[in-house]
Amino acid sequence: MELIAYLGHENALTTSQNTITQKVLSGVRITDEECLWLYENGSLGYLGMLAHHIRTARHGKRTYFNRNFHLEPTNVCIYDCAFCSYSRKIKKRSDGWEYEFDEIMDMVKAYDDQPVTEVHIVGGVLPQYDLEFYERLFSAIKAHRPDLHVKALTPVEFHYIFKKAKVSYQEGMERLIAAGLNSIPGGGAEIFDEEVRDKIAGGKVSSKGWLDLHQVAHELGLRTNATMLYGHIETFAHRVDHMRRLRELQDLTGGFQTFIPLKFRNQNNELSHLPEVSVIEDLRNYAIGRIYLDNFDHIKAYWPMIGRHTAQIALSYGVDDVDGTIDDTTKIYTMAGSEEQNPALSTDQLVDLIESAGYQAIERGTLYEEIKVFA
Ligand code: V47
Ligand code: SF4
Repeated sequence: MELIAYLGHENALTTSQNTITQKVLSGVRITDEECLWLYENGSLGYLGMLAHHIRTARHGKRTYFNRNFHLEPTNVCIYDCAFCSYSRKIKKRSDGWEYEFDEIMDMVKAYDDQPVTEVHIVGGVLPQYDLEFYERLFSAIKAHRPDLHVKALTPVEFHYIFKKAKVSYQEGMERLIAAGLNSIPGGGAEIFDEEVRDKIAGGKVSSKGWLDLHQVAHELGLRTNATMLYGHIETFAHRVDHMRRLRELQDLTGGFQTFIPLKFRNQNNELSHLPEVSVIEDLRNYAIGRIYLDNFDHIKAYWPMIGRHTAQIALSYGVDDVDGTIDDTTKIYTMAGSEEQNPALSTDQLVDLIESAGYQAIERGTLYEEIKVFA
């Protein structure tokens, strides 16, 4: 409270800081210009205090995680995003993996005796993984394990498979929901600025397409997440523009659950010459996301990408979710050079990670339904 009193004291702060501080303390939305000011001028300590104030008001010390695993049907991809360390081009497809339907189902069945609640399915884009394939897969997963939440695919895959099947976004989405799709992860957003997007992710779904697909999903009752890939060739203004588009759609639909900033990792990709941003910048970015996105309930530090130690510190910079147990089932960040080379944490380890940072661990379902509240 003393800090808040200090922050609220006019003489202690510059005019911009004072305006922003007063807005945050009274729950008023900051403008795009103020957000840019924070990126350009906000010190880590100042941003941390504001973001932590918001996080505490919304969630107290509550910090969420889930028990999940990933399925990545293929890492061969028709696209060639400059930041992607994971994919193999079709010409070099023998270097990658392309699992058959039965192999994928065997991976699901391998979790039969484990208390996981969510399967997260994403991968490369290839013609054989089409709308019918995913309808069949989601139906089979649901038939096998009805209570497993299927969080799957991104607008990158949706746009491709719906176009190939000659169906509208609405019809395609309805078919996948009927087959068992329960929610949509936040991938494929990258950076919405069209010029930057063209340079780093040219050819795949446009920014408008990404937002339209999430809007369709929200209107059909699905909850979804949103990511932002930062720390490559984008500017601070591009990050503000990206979050502005998310905040506007959220005002319209309210369908987003969680914002997940994804730090660009620079190994084994076409942008390896770019240095990675510092941990200080990661924390500033989480904090600014928390301050600007006043209509998002949750901010996630995805530990396999940022590393478990930074994820822990991020809990004091606006973050209230660290994602899940993972069980070493995703290769996206391992291949991009994350410090987490075999991402897997047991429930005990995740709880310890959260508690030793001074927070309260809550095991959640994908839709933030509380499964277990730890003491
Ligand atoms: O869209 C790929 C990113 C995303 C790199 O919704 C990279 O709960 C950094 O969206 N450096 C896919 N990032 C992963 C994703 C995700 C992950 C965890 C949870 C959720 C959720 C969503 O991974 C891609 C892209 O932005 N990515 N390569 C890289 N070298
Ligand atoms: Fe393909 Fe996704 Fe990698 Fe782009 S980021 S090349 S769409 S797997």
